[in-house]
Amino acid sequence: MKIVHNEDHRLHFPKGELSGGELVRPYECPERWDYIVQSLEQNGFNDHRSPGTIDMTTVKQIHAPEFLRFLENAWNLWEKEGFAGEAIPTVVPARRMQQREPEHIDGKLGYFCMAIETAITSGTWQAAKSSAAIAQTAQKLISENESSAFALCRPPGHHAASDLYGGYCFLNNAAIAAQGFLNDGCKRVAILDVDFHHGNGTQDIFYQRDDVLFLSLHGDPRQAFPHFLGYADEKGTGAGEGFNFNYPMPPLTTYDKWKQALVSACDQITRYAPDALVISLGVDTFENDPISFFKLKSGDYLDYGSLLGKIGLPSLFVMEGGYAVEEIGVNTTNVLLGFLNS
Ligand code: Q9C
Ligand code: ZN
Repeated sequence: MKIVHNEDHRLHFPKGELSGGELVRPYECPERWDYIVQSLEQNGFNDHRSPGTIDMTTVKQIHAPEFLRFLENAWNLWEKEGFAGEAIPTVVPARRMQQREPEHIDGKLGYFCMAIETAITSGTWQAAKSSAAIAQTAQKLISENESSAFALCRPPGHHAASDLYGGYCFLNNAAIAAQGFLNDGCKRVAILDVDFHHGNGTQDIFYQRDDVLFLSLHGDPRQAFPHFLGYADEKGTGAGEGFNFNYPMPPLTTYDKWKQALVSACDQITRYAPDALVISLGVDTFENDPISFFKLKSGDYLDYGSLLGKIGLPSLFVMEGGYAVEEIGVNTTNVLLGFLNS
């Protein structure tokens, strides 16, 4: 399996993440990438590729022009104000307020953000573009006949909607890859999101469409981030009705229960008969993850990887979350090993 990545992710590493009322060292950190690369190399994944240049035409099919303009300019606008810290919003357009993009950066940040823990820094836009390019390059490999590929994206993407960033995400790498598959001739694409958190951005992007099936297994939004999307009764609207599946699960969910949800999701994918499968791969379902509440063990990742392989589709793995840094490598590699040995 070919692995696509580069070093640009290091350009995005805020000093602070707002967590528990403090600015802490971000959970979403460059070491996550280092541990994954190290584990891949130890397990015989030696076919590494660098991403090509980003295809903005496809990105613009997923993200709004004013949002892309905002991401590109946010740091410069922030710096011009002379602020000492990193760019984080303080005010958001809550219920009954105007949904208009303001001119001041303080207003723009709140307007385009869905969760304020995520700071923007000088290198964020470049890192986000490279992360999307990694997903695109891996997608092209599969469209040109590889049966699988791993896009080692950082920053992650699944919380980013057409015009929203947050939850550590800026550009929705998995959605951009799915759109790339369609542009390259696929009729239908399925996105299976196994990150601990609901893939609110991906769901929102495809909610009215029937050419992309979206399925997400995640912590119940009543207890887990992102809290405001991911309920089981969200089924899609218009042409998209019946093409969105959520599997929210309670605290302390173990692999036997989680696997039941995965098996039903796999059945839905098979029934949809897509031409390609995108897996939003987060390993924050791990029992020792510092910000999540599922109880999967390292061996479980091998087992579910093989279930994914048995679906038998061209499959693109796109890296999302996972914050138990020392185990992120083995857990991620186990999914890929299980997939290849299915
Ligand atoms: N105090 C992904 O896994 N809330 N994003 C963290 C910690 C934000 C997760 C709470 C979680 C975002 C891609
Ligand atoms: Zn997550």
